[in-house]
Amino acid sequence: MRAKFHKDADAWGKQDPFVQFRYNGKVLKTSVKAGAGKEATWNEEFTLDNIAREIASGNKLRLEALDDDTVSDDWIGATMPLSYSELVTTSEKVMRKLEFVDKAGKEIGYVNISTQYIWAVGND
Ligand SMILES: [Ca+2]
Repeated sequence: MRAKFHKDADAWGKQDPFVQFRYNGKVLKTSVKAGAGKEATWNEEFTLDNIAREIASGNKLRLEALDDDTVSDDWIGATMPLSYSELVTTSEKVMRKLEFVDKAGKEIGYVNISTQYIWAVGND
């Protein structure tokens, strides 16, 4: 996962970005890239189990970018929700570019992610 931001959310120094999303009632987070500023790369994988259930529920993937802070993390922006059904159209590895928008709907950066749908034998 690689993210680029147009602005730095930290008033002092460089922002410490991380990305989070909700899946199956849990919040999954990347590590914090301390002092990374406007560009950060994560070599992290998330396995989303039982994606069929999420598709059936009509749930969507929405990545949120935050700046880690001691008091409270600053919300930087979020991607437009992506249907989980779009992630399972192929078993090939797919690179996606998702734009981050702020609360006003203004594009403030983007994130590159790669997704791969793996059919787990033994799933019912
Ligand atoms: Ca910070």
